[in-house]
Amino acid sequence: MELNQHDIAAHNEAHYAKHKKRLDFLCSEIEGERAILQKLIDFQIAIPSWALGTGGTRFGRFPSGGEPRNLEEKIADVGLLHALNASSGAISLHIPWDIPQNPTAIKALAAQHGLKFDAVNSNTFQDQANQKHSYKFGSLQHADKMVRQQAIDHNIEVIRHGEALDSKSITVWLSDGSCFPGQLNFRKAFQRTLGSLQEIYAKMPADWKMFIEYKAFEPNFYSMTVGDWGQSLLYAQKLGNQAFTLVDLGHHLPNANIEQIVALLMMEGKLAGFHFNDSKYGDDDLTVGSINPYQLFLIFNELVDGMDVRGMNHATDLGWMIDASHNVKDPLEDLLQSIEAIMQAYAKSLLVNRKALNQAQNENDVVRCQEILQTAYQTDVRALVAEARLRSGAAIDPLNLFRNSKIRAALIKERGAKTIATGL
Ligand code: PSV
Ligand code: MN
Repeated sequence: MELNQHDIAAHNEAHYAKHKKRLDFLCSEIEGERAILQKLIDFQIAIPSWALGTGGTRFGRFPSGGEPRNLEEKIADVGLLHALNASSGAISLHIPWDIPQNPTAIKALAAQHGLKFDAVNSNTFQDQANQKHSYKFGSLQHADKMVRQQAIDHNIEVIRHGEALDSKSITVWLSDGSCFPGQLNFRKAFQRTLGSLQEIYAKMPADWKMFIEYKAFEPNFYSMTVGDWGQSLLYAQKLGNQAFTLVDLGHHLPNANIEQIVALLMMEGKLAGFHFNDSKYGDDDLTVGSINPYQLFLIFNELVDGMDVRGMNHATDLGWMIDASHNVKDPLEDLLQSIEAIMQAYAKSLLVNRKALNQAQNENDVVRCQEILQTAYQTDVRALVAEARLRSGAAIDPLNLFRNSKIRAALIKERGAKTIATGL
């Protein structure tokens, strides 16, 4: 389902006067709006192929219909999002959920929608039908070399799929760990995992990156072999300069200071990028910014500070992706909300008066430090984010346009009311 350019134009015309009023007010309040606008225009957030369908829990799944049934339709959905907001210019594939049968055709289809391929993801957390050895007791950590080899081969195959699509990174998330004390020798599990990762790393092209994602718990509930940023960083340091630590916001224990983790990973040049989502209790996979938008802003505040100190390109030097699940909302609407929340947090962090903050920090003026951060956070930047979209040919208010269009109804008609997307 393509979005008609006339629909965007008509929407923008109808919303322009109100938008312009808000923008003019905002610009009278802030400085450097031109540079900020360009940064917002350049900033792209990858969409994971598995977030386009209705998610489920182990208790059930309630699809609302019109979900993509194959890779082509997933690409079409991300293309639709990108047409609406001009900020979702990449898709991340999960193998074997999304094996491209004809990579040349898939690449051409993505290009038609202005999309690139972000990191490819391997999957050794499920057994596949045609698989010889089970991952019940882990994959890269497994005591049996045959199981490890199968998982290594799978990761190398994922890299080859990624190469065919011009992807430049592989994200390795392992569910490996143990459920009960005594089940696993931690040291041996670490060493076996490292050995396996080294074999995969050796097969990466020179311009590729390996992202090592950590998670505190689930599906293993006693120990995870890549359980936190310390363990991920250890692997990344031992592997070499093409390996980095990936931060999924939902993968921490409650109240973890994620912004501090991010600052230190950046300092070490070992931050890969993000899987954005939000949570109240654990890996809830909720819409970005729906529970704790201030934390998201604080994370971006550290990111902008750290990237600027290191002279990094905000748009391209880290991996930006959403990793959420949509159980009760329309996945496309949820993704539009997530992207909006990320863009707002980013825009607000660009408003922080860094010189003043630095001075206040040096003077131990704690009150002023807080005022500086909160002045930026409390600025309503929505008009700036909308203007960035407008200048890129997208919609002033993508969610409003999507909701008032007949797109979802057309998708349900085309794909069916109870489609089951591949993936989780
Ligand atoms: C694991 O919870 C995770 O965050 C990893 O990124 C996986 O690839 C993804 O979710 C699968 O849904
Ligand atoms: Mn993730």
